[in-house]
Amino acid sequence: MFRGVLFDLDGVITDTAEYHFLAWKALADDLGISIDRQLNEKLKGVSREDSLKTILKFGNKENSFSSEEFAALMKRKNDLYVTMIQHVSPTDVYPGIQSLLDELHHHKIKIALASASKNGPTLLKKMEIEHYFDTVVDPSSLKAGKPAPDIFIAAANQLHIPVSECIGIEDSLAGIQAIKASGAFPIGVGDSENLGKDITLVKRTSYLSFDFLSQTWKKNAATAKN
Ligand code: B16
Ligand code: MG
Repeated sequence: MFRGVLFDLDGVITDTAEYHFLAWKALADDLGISIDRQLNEKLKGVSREDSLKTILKFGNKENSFSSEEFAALMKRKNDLYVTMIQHVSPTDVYPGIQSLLDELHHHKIKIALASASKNGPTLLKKMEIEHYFDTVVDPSSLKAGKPAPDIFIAAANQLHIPVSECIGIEDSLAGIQAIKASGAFPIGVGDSENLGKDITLVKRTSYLSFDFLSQTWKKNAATAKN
């Protein structure tokens, strides 16, 4: 049986993935770069720095800014994003997540936050769910961001549980790749076009429950034995 669940935040616990997109889009528009939701799939789960690099490359402007200007652009996007998340409250927790956290707690399953966002702890507080989390990984402490496995390995280590006994829940392709590479068991929130056909997916977070996670885990263990 699994002993830990490693949660992504943006796009899994709440809808902040949309605010990241809107903030990046506003910045890109100012730079004369038009980004759409297809490009945004490549930004999901990816650090602030790597997201900006991807956008500038897409707009053929990767060599147009000094490192000071690059840092100022990241700050502009983050300031806008921080303004957008000011009103986040407990009602913004995605359907099914609060009850899943309750059930996991009840079954003594450990819970970690494995979000690439430096704004993660603020958001947990605003949604009043920070007490459920046994640990939160500091993304700035990691050598490599998603799709590298570091954040999920760190989350399991911080829980003192082998990563192979953890489930990771993600809405981004980079995050799913990171979970797979870490050795945790991936569950994706989204569709197979974006996240792949080879993992367990739910269309919406409302399908996530302790029973669903347990059954999925048991099915996988049975398949692995055969
Ligand atoms: P910040 P997650 C990720 O969070 C977002 O998906 C990604 O769009 C964002 O660029 C990244 O966090 C960094 O966020 O700029 O707030 O530090 O999906 O890993 O929870
Ligand atoms: Mg995400």
